[in-house]
Amino acid sequence: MADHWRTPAIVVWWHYLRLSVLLLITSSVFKYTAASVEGQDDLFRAGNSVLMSAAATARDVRYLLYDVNPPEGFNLRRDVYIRMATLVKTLRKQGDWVLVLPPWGRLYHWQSPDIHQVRIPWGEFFSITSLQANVPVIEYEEFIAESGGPFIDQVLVLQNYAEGWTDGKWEEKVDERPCIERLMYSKDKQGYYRGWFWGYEETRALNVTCVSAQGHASILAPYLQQNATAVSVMLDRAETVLHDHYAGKDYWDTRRSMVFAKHLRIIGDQFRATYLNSTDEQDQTPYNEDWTRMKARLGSAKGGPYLGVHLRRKDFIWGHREDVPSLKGAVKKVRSLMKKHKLEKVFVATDADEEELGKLKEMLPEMVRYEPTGEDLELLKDGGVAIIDQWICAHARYFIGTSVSTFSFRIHEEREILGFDPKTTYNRFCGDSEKECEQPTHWKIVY
Ligand SMILES: Nc1nc2c(ncn2[C@@H]2O[C@H](COP(=O)(O)OP(=O)(O)OP(=O)(O)O)[C@@H](O)[C@H]2O)c(=O)[nH]1
Ligand SMILES: *[C@@H]1O[C@H](CO)[C@@H](O)[C@H](O)[C@H]1NC(C)=O
Ligand SMILES: *[C@@H]1O[C@H](CO)[C@@H](O)[C@H](O)[C@H]1NC(C)=O
Ligand SMILES: *[C@@H]1O[C@H](CO)[C@@H](O)[C@H](O)[C@H]1NC(C)=O
Repeated sequence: MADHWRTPAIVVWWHYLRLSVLLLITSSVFKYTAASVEGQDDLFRAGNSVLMSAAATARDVRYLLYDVNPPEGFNLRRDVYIRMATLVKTLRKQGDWVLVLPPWGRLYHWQSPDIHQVRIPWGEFFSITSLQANVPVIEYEEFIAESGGPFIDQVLVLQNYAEGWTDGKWEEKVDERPCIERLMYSKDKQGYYRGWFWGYEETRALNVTCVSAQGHASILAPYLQQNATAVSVMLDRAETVLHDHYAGKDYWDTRRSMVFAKHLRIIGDQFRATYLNSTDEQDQTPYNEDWTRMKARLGSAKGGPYLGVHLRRKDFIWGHREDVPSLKGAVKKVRSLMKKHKLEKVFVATDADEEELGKLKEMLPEMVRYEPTGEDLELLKDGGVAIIDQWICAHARYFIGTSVSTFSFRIHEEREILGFDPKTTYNRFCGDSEKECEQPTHWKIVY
């Protein structure tokens, strides 16, 4: 990280003036570049623009961009970020690679009406300086400004192997292959590829090909270093590749660097203090903004005097999954946990629809919820609200989540970072008639 030229001052400048100043700059850069490309195709090639920043050209920087299968939710996407950060660390052993953060938006679960939820920069949800202390990252709009326009040299659509595992034997491999699924990119009149590109309609790719990959993220490194040698390369369907080492040291380094944006933590902390009599001092959950200095002993955190609940509904109940409880079953469990742990308050994070929420309020009138509306919701967006819910659950004396929900898994990790006793964290609701209700795995933090 020390070798990276982006100083904290620039980062701060970027973060706070992004909307006002940088948008102006990038939009004019973009207009200029786009106009040039249409007029004189060969003179102004993408990635080769005269406007490309001197710093970037001098450094022979290469950019890794990525996207994830559209139906995947917020919390699985956070997991894919970890895989990509690991890949960039591997790539950086030979070359100056930077990870470009894919803007948030158009997520299936983000359905709050009348708010614009597309092209959301990572800085709205996560602390960029914290991410940068792990691996060099830039926002997409910074990439546009720095690389000379909204162009991506090469898109590689990752896919499995059409033939599956040959001889039923697992091996790690990468091969250029014909596309299996219908390509989500199409050529325009100028021969550029158009696609979703996180809602940036002006973005174009110069080349799109399919690559079959089977294995961990870093198996792509030799291919990216030797075969796909363009300056900017985007991996689409990045979830195709797996973690190099799930829950290993590198996994946890990257996970720890995914510090929530400060304004979200402040709102969560204020809510804890106001409604749950919960402060870091009383609860023994000191937080250090600098994650590299945050090393809480396991079992040192006490947590606020409330039960934290994540009750995933919607698509989790539509499929009549047997590992998800009825509302009645969940409330019964909540009551018994409150009694057992002598807790008078319960905080409930849930995506339940209006009808279920009404029933839940009747059955559990004492429950505390974080429910911003109007301007607050508009400002935070569904992603910000989800993070605040997670932050509050992460500080509870005892937590119970929903079976195989990545939303609950991210809470487990946050509590692991804060130093909670695993007994208070790795718990889930059981289905009403579930026979073997296996509890979540404890993934111990590694420093
Ligand atoms: N605010 C809030 N949002 C939630 C809650 N539970 C689910 N959601 C929303 O629904 C999404 C759930 O999708 P994911 O983040 O992918 O988590 P998941 O529970 O594993 O769901 P799947 O990916 O569909 O398996 C979240 O990102 C939120 O947008 C909750 O308790 N509070
Ligand atoms: C990458 O290039 C090398 C050397 O030209 C070649 O042997 C190899 O097959 C290529 N890999 C892929 C996945 O195309
Ligand atoms: C597109 O990329 C593929 C794979 O790297 C390469 O074989 C092909 O020549 C490229 N096409 C163009 C037009 O650059
Ligand atoms: C809040 O918690 C502290 C101890 O952590 C306790 O002394 C105090 O009485 C509590 N306040 C209320 C209003 O419950």
